[in-house]
Amino acid sequence: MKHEFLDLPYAYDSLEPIIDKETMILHHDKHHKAYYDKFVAAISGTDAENQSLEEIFANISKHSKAVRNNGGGFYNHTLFWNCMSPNGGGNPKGDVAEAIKRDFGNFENLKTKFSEAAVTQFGSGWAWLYVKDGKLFVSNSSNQDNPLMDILEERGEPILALDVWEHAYYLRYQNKRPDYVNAWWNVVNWDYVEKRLHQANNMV
Ligand code: MN3
Repeated sequence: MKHEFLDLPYAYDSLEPIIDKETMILHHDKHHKAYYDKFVAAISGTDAENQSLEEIFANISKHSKAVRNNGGGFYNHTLFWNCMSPNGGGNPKGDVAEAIKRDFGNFENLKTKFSEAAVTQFGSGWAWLYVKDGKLFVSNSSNQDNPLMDILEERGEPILALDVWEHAYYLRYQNKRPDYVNAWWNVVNWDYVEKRLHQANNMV
């Protein structure tokens, strides 16, 4: 099986009180699983079945809406779970801290820019920190699109993702997306972001 649906890398209640257990159960077991199932159905019997998600996204303009939406939903959520940790938060360290300082001046500037991208994304979508030619950029995108897709103008290798669909925060934060975004920084897994940064830089 090329594409696998994985368990959360931590317990459903372990991001409390930032993200509640109920939201994590619904988000992973229902929303994420549904994207996965529909993606597998959409690529079944096609050439995409034997391609990596990265390969599929690089030519997503040639695929159906079902592959774009559900493949994006499958990939984005797997990344999102790994970008968080019960032991997360605090300041980025090591190479990520260096890269943020180089490209944004300091961590506060990055936080402001990324939070703004998350809060101003109209309707459902995502906020991203991504790497292009060794440099960091912030962007947002609609629905389940991501910076690996050839249909986006702002393209690169995503290393940090924030889901701003209402299903990600509505139970605890209701309509207050800025409160969710603000609280979310307390669970960011900077060790994982650094791992992604290293992988992205090796790909260039
Ligand atoms: Mn979601």
